[in-house]
Amino acid sequence: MGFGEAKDYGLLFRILKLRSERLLRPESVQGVMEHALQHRERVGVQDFVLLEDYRSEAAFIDNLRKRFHENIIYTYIGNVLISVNPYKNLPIYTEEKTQLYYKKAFFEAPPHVFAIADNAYRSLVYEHREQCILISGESGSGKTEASKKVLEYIAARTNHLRNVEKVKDKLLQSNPLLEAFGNAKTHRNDNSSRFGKYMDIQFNYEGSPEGGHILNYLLEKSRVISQMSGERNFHIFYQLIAGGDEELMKHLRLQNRPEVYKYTTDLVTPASQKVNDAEQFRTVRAAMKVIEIGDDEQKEIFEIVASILHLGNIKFVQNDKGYAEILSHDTNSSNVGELLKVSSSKLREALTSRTIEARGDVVTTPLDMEQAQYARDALAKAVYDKHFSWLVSRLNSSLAPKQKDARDSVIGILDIYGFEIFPKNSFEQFCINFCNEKLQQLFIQLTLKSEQEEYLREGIEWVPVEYFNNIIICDLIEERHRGIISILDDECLRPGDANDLSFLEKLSQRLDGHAHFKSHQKVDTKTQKIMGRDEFCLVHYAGEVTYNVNTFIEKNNDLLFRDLQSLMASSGNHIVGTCFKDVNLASKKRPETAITQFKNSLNELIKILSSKEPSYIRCIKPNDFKAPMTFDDKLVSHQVKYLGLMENLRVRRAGFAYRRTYEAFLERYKCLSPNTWPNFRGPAREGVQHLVQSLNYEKEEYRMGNTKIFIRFPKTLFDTEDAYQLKKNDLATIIQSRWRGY
Ligand code: AOV
Ligand code: MG
Repeated sequence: MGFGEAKDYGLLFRILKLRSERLLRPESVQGVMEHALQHRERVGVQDFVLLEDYRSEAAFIDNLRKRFHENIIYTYIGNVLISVNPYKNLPIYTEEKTQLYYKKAFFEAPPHVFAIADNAYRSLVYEHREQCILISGESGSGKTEASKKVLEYIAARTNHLRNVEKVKDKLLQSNPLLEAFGNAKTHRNDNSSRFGKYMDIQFNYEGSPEGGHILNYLLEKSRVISQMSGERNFHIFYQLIAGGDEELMKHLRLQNRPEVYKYTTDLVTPASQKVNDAEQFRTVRAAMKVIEIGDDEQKEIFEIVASILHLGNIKFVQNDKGYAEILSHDTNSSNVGELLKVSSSKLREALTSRTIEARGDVVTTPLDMEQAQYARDALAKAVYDKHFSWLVSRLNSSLAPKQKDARDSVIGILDIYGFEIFPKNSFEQFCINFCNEKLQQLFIQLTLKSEQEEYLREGIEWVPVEYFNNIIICDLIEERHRGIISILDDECLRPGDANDLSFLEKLSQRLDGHAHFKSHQKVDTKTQKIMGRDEFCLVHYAGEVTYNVNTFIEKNNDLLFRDLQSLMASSGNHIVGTCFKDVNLASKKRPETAITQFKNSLNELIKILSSKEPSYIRCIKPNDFKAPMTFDDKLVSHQVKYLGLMENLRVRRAGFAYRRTYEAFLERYKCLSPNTWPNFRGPAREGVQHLVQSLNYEKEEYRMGNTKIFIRFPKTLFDTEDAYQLKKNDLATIIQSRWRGY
């Protein structure tokens, strides 16, 4: 495209003006201008606020697609980072790239997760504002990868003293360790996080990392005992089986074939995966070493993992009275007994009978086959789940800062399980999707709130924008006495014949007519979809999900028979012993249900996050096949809609698209006015006033706030930046020419 064809009259005008002021050399203008326009055509805009047609979703998607095909996965909406999963390794996380983001404002380097990390870090260290980085997006969109990049950047960016390096090493190594125990292959993601994670990185007054703290949320423990076909159990089971050396395997009485264990049979593991699992096992052991988990503790951890595999293989036989029994020569139960250091015969007893105390009498009743299987699986889940929480607290004690005062300043990183829709959705998906609703709600509150507050602080007027507010769905789920959680808890606590179907019945009665609830009793007039008799449907912010109520009551009650609890409390494996000793066996009070505990911990989390200054990374999944270079417009459009990105953009454009402190603005653009170049000695605000005069800003284009200049139209800043690039090039040519003795 030639200079003459450029429709950019604003830019043209400004350039001519700068040229007339002898700030640009005439011959450098045309080439650079052509190059800039071609570049813009090919790679789109780096910030959506610069889109001409900012209301059009088609233009939005077009911009994302263009960039994606150029291997540019990051784009901004103001200070929110949009990231599209490339499903291939790109050379964008190198040492060189890291350097590029040191102390840079968003506009000065291409959009990147490093820019988000650098900005958060600088706000923390120089402005003393606590930070959190919230990463959201559906399953497989790249949240966990992004969270690791943030951590890696901070590690590279901060000082390299020996004791600091050690802390950083521990922080970095916590990832492979937690992923081994808390991630698994699902249909949506080969390395799907099956727990929620919030990690604080703690900094000392010099801005060096001093320690960390992790909060974990609801592990999907049902995966321990069964998985959907084509999915896997937690990685660690396969890693141990593939990577354990002969001595360890002998000690754990394990065979090196996952298919012989009931809890890991569901998916035949291909040979290449086995090699990978074995390699990962070495990584996990190395990570344990860094975290200072010693040989004895490691042994106990693997004893627990192995005992769960043996537990799954325990078979019951029905005796002539119709009750369950375990044969005394059953090796699986004796393996569990030996590995967990509990009496094998007591274990067999506790798995097949139940002691109940009623008015001082102790009565032992035998279990039938179904009850015994339930008891076995409940034990496996409880041991794994408690052990996982133990691992997190073990990590925390290793990450705890040596000096107490470090806690004051932290950057928190939130990486949870993304929104999920499977062919069959159960209690776990209900919890995960509820969690995503809460985070979407927080996003809405914070983006609106912070925008409004900033205008107020700076004395600038603004017009609010309409939003879809998902608070209605959050209320539908968690409102006291009326929401789904209350109805579920009531059914769980109701004595008598409460079951999954009676729960569903209550839901249908009480929530009939709610815009976001669909009962199986009614055929959807729009889609003509008929639900199963044991299903209900929620219209989430991210789409409709049909849930199957089967096992809701059981999973929410989360009961482990007392006999098994007290047996585990007596375990000679000190991790298991510690995990189960905390359970107060004497207490008559019913423990909180699983979903209520989850709800409470989420609300705590929201409080923590609200007290910090947030940065957002919104992750997008480009296709459903985990494939590189494939951009599915429909799939992306759906995510753009539910993430509220168009509304986010409208908010950003409704007021002033850009704002920068006077100091930063002047520093970058001072070469564009004869009054400020090469240096301006007065207050920055005055310098900026000279600048806007030289640049011919119209009155409605900008406002001068208390500390920042606010620019209404992205194009204004865009043009200014183009002029700056031209000028920089011009200066560079002059310098180069002089160097050549020109
Ligand atoms: P998630 O955390 O958002 O899903 P992940 O971060 O685990 O998703 O990403 C899924 C996979 O996509 C990774 O294992 C990588 O193979 C690939 N990937 C993601 N981001 C990048 C990137 N920046 N560069 C290269 N490959 C990437 V879930 O945990 O399921 O909600 O519960
Ligand atoms: Mg993840």
